[in-house]
This record gives sequence, C-alpha cells and structure tokens, in this order.
Amino acid sequence: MRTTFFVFVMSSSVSAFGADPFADRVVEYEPGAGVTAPYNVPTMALGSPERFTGEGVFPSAVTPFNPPFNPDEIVSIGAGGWLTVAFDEPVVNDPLNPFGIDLLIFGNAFFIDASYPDGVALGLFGGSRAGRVEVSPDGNEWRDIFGVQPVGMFPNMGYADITDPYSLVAGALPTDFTKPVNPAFDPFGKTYAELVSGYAGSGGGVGIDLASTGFAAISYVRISNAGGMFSIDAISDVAPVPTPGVPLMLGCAGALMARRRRPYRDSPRREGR
Ligand SMILES: [Ca+2]
Ligand SMILES: [Ca+2]
Ligand SMILES: [Ca+2]
Repeated sequence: MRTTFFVFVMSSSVSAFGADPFADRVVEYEPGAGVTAPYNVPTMALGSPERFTGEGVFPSAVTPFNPPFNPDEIVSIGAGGWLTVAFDEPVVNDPLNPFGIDLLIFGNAFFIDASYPDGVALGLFGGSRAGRVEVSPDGNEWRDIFGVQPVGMFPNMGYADITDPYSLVAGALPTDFTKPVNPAFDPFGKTYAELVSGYAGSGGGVGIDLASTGFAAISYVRISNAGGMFSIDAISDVAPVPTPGVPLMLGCAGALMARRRRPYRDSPRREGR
C-alpha cells in the first residue's frame, strides 16, 4: 500500500510543481555506423519535441507526415549505436497515466501519404526495426521494454488545429507532448482530419508502459540500435490524468513529502522493487 501511495504523490509532484517532463541529461552516446555531423549531437534529444521544423531550409509544421528533420532538432543512432538519457524527476509507473503509458519517445518516423497532399495515412516510413529500449532507476540495473521499437507509432504532431498536413505555418493550438495517443487508434486509411481527431490533442510518440519491468519508477532510458538508422527528437514523461474528487491539498502535501524523500534521485544504490 505504501508503494501505491508513493506512486500517487510522486506523479502529483510533477503537475503541482510544474517540473520539466522531458529528458534532462545525456549520459552516454555512441553514434553507431553511418552517423555523421551534424546529426551526431546527443543533446538534441533533450527538452521538448519540435512543433515546427525545417527553419532556414523548408519551414513547416511538424505533422505525422512531416517529422522534424533539422540537425538542431534530432540526433541519429546508427547500427551499433546507443543513446542514454536521464530525467531529473523520476518517471513513475503511474496507474493514473492514460492507457498505462508512462513514457513517450519522439522520433522521425512519418506516415506515407496515400493521397498527397491531402494526408491519408498509408503506412509508416522510417520506423526502427532493430531498435531496443531499456530503462533503469539508477543507471546500473537495466531492464528491457519488450515488444516496443523506439521510433514508430505514433509519428509526432505539433499542433491540433492544422488542417494541411504540409502546412508552412505554425498552428495556434499546441498538442500535448505528455499525453499518449490511444494505442487502440488505427491511423491507416484515415484522412488528416480523422488523424487529428484520433490523436485527441496528443503530440504522438511511442508509448512505453513501465509495468512489465517491475520498476516503480525509472530515471534513465537507453535507446540502442542493431541495424539501420533512426533519429530521436525527445523523450517525455507522461502526465497522469487527475482523479476527480481527490482534494488538491492532499496532492500538494504528498508532493512535499515525496520531494523530501527523493528516494531515486539521491539513492543510486536503491533499486526499484
Ligand atoms: Ca524547429
Ligand atoms: Ca504504466
Ligand atoms: Ca529535439
């Protein structure tokens, strides 16, 4: 029971204190085969995913048909390469997270357009096939996320109010990069308007559920690649959906307690149980 309460208060601390939900530090980077400058800067995987790309080249909004591609936005990982990033605030396996998804990885996959330039999703291009995602609470003990590729469904979407999938201007309504797309949503054969509706305000991303790892929370993510090449834009911590009826003050008090304990950040030897 104590674990359950802890999970709740840690997740509340994120929203209560407005902590940055995105990966904060690069721990290790091995570019792998075929990765050259300028796509070899690992800090490009930190911070928020991109909403607008191609500045100075072909400025355009990030949509599931138009992924981020500028070298000051993404970092590439080739065969034999890996990238390890760390979060300042632990990413919690929170039962209040939508669809059980705790972590989102934003890459450079995109939909092939069956009806250019209308934006009808035919298939996915540029997803990883030999990628691997591992997580760790302390940077020492690692566990695999099985059955997940680091780059793939769902391609990134920067704005929720764009009607042109190749828009040259930004939208006015930003999507939420801490909200996963419903994994049950099937994008194929959908029009762009249906895709926007299916994303339901989410910015996309590959959804990771920490439940299978047995870790209550993690602070490290390692993305590796055994073949081909893909790029990473960002990694984010999913925001829990507030439970109606839970008094705000309970969440705040719990968050203060959780911050005081700081069990994962300052106790590297303590492993998730
Ligand atoms: Ca940009
Ligand atoms: Ca979960
Ligand atoms: Ca980025």
